[in-house]
Amino acid sequence: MAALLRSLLAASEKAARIAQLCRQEEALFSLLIEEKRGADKNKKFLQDFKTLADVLIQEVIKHDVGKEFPELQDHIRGEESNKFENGLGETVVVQVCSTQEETAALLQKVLDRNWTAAELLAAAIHQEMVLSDPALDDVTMTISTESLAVWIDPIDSTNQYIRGCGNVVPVDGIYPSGLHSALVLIGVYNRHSGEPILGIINEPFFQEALPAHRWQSKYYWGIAYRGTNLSSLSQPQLQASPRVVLSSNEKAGLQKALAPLYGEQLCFASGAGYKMLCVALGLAGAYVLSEGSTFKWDSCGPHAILRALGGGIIDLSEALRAWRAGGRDRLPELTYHKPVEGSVGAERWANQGGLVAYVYPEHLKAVMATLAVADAF
Ligand code: 2IP
Ligand code: CA
Repeated sequence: MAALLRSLLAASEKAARIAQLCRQEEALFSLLIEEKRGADKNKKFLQDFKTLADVLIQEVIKHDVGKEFPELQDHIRGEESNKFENGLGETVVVQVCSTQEETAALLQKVLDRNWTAAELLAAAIHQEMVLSDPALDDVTMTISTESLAVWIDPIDSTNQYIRGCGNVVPVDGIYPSGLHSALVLIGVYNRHSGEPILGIINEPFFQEALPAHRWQSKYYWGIAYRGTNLSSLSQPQLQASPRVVLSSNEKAGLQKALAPLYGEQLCFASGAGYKMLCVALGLAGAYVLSEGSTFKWDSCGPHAILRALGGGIIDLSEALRAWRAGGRDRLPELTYHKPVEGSVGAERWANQGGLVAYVYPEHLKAVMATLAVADAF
């Protein structure tokens, strides 16, 4: 398990470097933002470049982790497909090749022959990552990788990543928008039970280092396995009057329903993963979402970290049903192995019933008790 944790953390660091690079190197950055100026054909290609950053990161994680753990190779999945159409109408399967030169040659086909961009990306993809983190030496747990699978969200909060605002001011520690909410999310779950077991959240834009204004990343991890919980984070302090964090698009009905509990304490932030991180850090007591707008790759990694801290993420609509029927002690947690029946495409993996993310069961119960009697629910 320690080896798997190390491998995933190293992959998340490489992913963070690629995400930073696409914003810091002119040749790549211009592709990210040029869409606004481009002609029609160009527009389509440049629109695709955003997805390319996502696809590449996903492929790099798959490649690096799959090389060390071949038994996981076919069980590492994410939001993106690696089939890619460039502006010339050619379909290219994006993958990490055995050498940097081969990867650059493949990428320039996707990048409409832009060699500078292709070479920069290939160098980042093939760099050796050295992880020096003494805290990892204490992780000695063993579990068989045979029954595990992995969900990846290469860049969560893509909109904020593209917009790229690095100087948003936090409100009581929470960034309402901006680069801080763009995260790399990796979650490992049990293929048979669907339980989240190991999670990594990497913040590629944690802080900007002077004088060069280079972004530095930070990662967090958690493991919850057979009653043993380990995390890079400590359990946050239980606040008497917690805040709840919501999507800025959250329905007015839910906001109104939560008012008796949180009143003025509602706050809003972009990024599903970022809101879950705010809960893990104790910046919010709960993240409540009334809709099915998150997916397994958004929640699996953060869910494992929250479990390691004594909390979790429940399915809101199922939990309300259980609560109203009197089953209040073991509310249904999200699982990660089964698609939604009758749905197609990404919707198969949606967290359809909405969710509540929490560390302290007291907060979860307060939210449930409030919503269970609200008219809108
Ligand atoms: C999105 C992203 C959005 C979030 C949405 C996720 O993932 O995290 O920010 O909406 O639920 O699926 P909101 O910001 O309203 O919480 P992606 O950026 O990877 O599409
Ligand atoms: Ca996402």
